[in-house]
Amino acid sequence: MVVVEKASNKLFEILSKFAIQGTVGDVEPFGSGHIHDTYHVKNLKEGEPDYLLQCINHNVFKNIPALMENIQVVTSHLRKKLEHLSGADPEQEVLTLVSTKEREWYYKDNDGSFWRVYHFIPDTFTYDVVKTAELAYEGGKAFGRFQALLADLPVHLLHDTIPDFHNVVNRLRLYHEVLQKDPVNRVAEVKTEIAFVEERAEAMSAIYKLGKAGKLPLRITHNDTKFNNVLLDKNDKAQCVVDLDTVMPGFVAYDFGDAIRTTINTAPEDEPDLEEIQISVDLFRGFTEGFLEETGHSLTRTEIESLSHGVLLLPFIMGLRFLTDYIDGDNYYKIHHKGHNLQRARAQFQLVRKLEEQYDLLRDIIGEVAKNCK
Ligand code: GN1
Ligand code: MG
Repeated sequence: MVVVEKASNKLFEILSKFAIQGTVGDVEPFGSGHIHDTYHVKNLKEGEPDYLLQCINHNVFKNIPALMENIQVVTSHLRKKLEHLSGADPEQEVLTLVSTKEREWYYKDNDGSFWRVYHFIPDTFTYDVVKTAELAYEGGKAFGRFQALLADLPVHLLHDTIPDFHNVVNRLRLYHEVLQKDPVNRVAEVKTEIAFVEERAEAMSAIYKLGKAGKLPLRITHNDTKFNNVLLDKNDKAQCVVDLDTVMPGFVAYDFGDAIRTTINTAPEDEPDLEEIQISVDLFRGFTEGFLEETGHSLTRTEIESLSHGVLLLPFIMGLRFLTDYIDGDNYYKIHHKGHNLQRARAQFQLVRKLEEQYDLLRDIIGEVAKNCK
């Protein structure tokens, strides 16, 4: 992690490698991502854009050239599609990468860190917690449209930036390895969570099995559809889907489930008070309507049926990943205090319990909404 005060000269030096316009002013830490270090670069020159500078976490993303190639392919495809859509504004609706002066999409510094720059999209906002069904609907539209616009891009053009990212069998394997090692003696503290995982491990493999049997088409999916990865304008209308690092081949239920995980929970992802974690059926309906209006007509019956499995699977996988990282000694996610990963895991598992209680209702809403969108 770069400390801004000490490293500001370093940040300015990095920025000087990129083909940016105007004059760099303040550079401030930005956003709440768990993976990269992100900065907002203010432009002192009127009429020139601000920028977003990111130090890419290469412990998480092992192949940076492949990652950046994906982002380049995806953003140029989206831009081309939006240029032909009446009323669309590609500058506001798709991320714009800035190349280095050497015409590369990333810069590797002397310490071996990788950097990239985007245009900063002005006058946009994000929400960590969603309060209204209208907002949930906007999120559904945004992620649904993102997928629909990419539907004609051949899946094989994209690299797997993190192989087996939402493959639950793989996630359980990694978890069991860490559990066996217990490298920092934390297993004794998490007996309840271990039992929670064991009780559900089998049922959570529904999508994995459908995929293996060839019953779910591989599509280009976003794979990190947290609600705060949608930028909204000042009228709360969706503008742009961001965080494109994990855009790669996947199943539609992953995107649906991960978005529901963060849209219908009335509390933040890491809520420490489990009583606060409730789900909103209104928000569920809002998101589902937005998402299926954009994608419903093109999904197969099995895909539609898989969506409700995704709703349970994604918070389960996130909880499992947070728990794995906690047992492993907090090596993957940024944490803000000791025990943060365990707190996150407990919150996600509580969310799974709440979703299980309402499972039949949520599944029926998907069926009902899907019928209207065919
Ligand atoms: C990470 O970049 P960020 O913080 O949105 C993670 C996602 C998790 C998310 C949980 C590459 O995403 O998979 O859903 O945290 N990204 C990666 O908040 O692991
Ligand atoms: Mg991310």
